[in-house]
Amino acid sequence: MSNYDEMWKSLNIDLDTHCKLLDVLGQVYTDIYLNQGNRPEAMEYFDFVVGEVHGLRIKELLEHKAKGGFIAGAFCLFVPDELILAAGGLPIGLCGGADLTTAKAEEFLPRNICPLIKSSVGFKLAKICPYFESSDFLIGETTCDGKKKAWEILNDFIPTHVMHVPHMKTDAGQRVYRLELERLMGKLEEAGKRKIGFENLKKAIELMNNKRRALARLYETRKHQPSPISGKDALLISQVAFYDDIPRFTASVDKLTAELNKRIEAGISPFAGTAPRIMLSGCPSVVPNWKLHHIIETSGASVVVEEACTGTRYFETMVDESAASLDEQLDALTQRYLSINCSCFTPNTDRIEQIIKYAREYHVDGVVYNTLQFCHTYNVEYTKVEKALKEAGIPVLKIETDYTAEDAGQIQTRIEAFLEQIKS
Ligand code: BJ8
Repeated sequence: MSNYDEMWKSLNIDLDTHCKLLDVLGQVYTDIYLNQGNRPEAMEYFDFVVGEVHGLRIKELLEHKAKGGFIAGAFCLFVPDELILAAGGLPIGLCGGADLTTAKAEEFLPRNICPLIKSSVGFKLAKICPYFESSDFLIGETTCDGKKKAWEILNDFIPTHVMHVPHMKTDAGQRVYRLELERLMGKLEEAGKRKIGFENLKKAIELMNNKRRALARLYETRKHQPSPISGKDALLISQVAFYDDIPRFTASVDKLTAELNKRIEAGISPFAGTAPRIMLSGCPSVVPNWKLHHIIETSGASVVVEEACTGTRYFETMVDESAASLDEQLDALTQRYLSINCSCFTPNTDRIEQIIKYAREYHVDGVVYNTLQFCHTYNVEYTKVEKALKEAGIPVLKIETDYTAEDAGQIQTRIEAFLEQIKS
């Protein structure tokens, strides 16, 4: 990475701790990613993006701000990127997937809450995330109790707008979300000093839909037996989707998909044809959390689909592009965003049906259900998911974990036993 110290200093980053973070990340990335065999050449772009994660992309964000734009950091799929873009902003996914700042976060948060929340808050408190420090404000949401209350703490450090996300997909829930879009628009128009307007929103909707379509085409290649790409690489792409430049990302995914289709024709895969095919389902695996994918794939299986926000939930539905007015566009956004099958909803039967559908489409041999510690909604929802999978004859294993490496050995043993069970 070029020397970005001056840029980081201007963002008030704690340079010593940040340097340690980059060293650790560099080593982990080499071990987990670069040492994989038989990777597609087009992954070079994504390796480059990770190599420049706190460098070039931050420089681009700061250039955007210098031209009068703004940066809005968010933590959840329910925050509509389209509105941010239409107001002249750039949306950035800020969720943290590392344990490094947990101790810092625990100065303000109880120990027994989800590691994703602690990591996210910890990154801000420790001043080691240039994405946080480049953000003009945050957009939080009320999906789960831990996050809902964490925004109150973060708001003391950076202005945080909170969207109320309803927990039922009823007509009343639709009206609430629609009103929240209008309230968010006011905030964004103030930040961007411009009206969102029909044309700006139309462009933003098309931009985001194109990105989703590119990801859908990429995931399509993973249905092939064997998959032409590792689950780890596919996960990385889903993670990069949250912060990379959108047109460049979309073009890079398309380039990779074209290569993957050629690999399918040539019979090239990182896996043997007999490797068990696994779906990972549940909580998001946000960067740099590669733990479960790495354990599963180094145990001889292939992760072929992620039913997660770092996976299918990110791209599976489009915003209707046929709206003829701003009002209709907001309706279309409401419809699309409330179709996300997050466990914060009750009931959440669509998610269960989706999991079974994906299990069939991706020719899955087993499901690893991923729940982060203290994530009550995904944890409780497991009971329903397990029942449906068992009725469909699909083996499932639940793993409850955090961001530490302490349980890695125990998880590996359980995954290996699960894979034996699948093979027998
Ligand atoms: S749309 S999955 S990104 S809320 S923070 S709920 S892990 S206890 S992330 Fe999520 Fe939006 Fe839903 Fe997706 Fe559990 Fe932790 Fe809460 Fe979490």
